[in-house]
Amino acid sequence: QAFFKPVQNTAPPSPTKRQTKISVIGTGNVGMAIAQTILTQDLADELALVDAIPDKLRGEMLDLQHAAAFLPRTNIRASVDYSVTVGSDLCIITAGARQNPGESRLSLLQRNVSLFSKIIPPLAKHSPHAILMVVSNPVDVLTYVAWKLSGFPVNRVIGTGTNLDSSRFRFLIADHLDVNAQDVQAYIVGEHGDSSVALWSSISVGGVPILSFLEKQQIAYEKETLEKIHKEVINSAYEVISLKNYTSWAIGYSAASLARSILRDQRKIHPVSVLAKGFYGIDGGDVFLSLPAQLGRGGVLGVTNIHLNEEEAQRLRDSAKAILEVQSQLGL
Ligand code: 6V0
Repeated sequence: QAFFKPVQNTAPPSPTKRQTKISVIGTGNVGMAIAQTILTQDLADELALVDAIPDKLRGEMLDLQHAAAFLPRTNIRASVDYSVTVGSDLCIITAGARQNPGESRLSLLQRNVSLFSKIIPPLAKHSPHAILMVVSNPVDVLTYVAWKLSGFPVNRVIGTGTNLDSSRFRFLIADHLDVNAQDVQAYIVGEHGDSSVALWSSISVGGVPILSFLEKQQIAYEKETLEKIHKEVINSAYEVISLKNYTSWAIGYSAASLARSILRDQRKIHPVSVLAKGFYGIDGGDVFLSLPAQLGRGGVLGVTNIHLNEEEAQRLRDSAKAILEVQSQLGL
């Protein structure tokens, strides 16, 4: 009970406004970068944080709450108990085990799968209508795992996938051409990370399709530069991690941009990890890979019919095959 009433209410209580609630699971570097971007961009009325370490979790919650005087009003709660997430519209999962020295990727994946089996069922139970957004790595396989464990329809489960790779790509192209990255339309699709596929054929800057322009002018050098840029994209996560031990700010903005498109029903196209079976000749099983998808309040509204040349499509199918092989060892 408040000790003093600063405002004498003159209006009747307003009909209950629909509140937007986002939950972030895992309050490490990535989870906190996402949480702070959500707050500064005014994307939620309620923000719930969950982690397995209670002191660190409470510390992070208090630190964010203490910024209330500088931010749009958001009710911030935190608990190790998943009941704090009840009624979420969007749940963003960043919890993850870290790779031990000498540990194989498969062993790390198995540890993350058992972590997800503790996280996803209670999340799904408390927020049966939510959209799940997976950030934890390896993001494509873990998005599949989240889909399986939640029992949610496939349109309500996405992975951040190559949304981040694509923004790195756009930055590097923009930097090279000295233009604004927001004017660069360029997609990286496929597996998030090493085997990602850059869609050269669809790159345009301010409406100018770059590749066909270069081909008409018979400029071969610039094409090589683009290949170099894609390599730089792949290396950039490793570079940041080797320099500061983790990546956080770009994935924070990347996840927040997806949250905005979903919760505000923006119907924007983002390259995100979705069930890719049936697209571009991908078959052989349920596999999540990034494709340019339209996002809105219903989650994934559709996948765009972007043109892939035969080499690009083949690389996408190879990625799908490699991921399916890993998945078959998980026993889900
Ligand atoms: P971090 O700083 O180690 O944070 C992980 C957090 O998860 C810690 O706070 C843990 O306490 C917490 N955690 C562990 N187990 C549980 C559990 N059972 N329930 C709740 N919380 C738990 O890692 P960081 O934040 O740097 O990275 C998190 C994940 O994001 C990793 O898997 C990264 O590989 C992945 N990233 C994915 C990116 C993408 O583009 N998809 C980009 C960057 C990082």
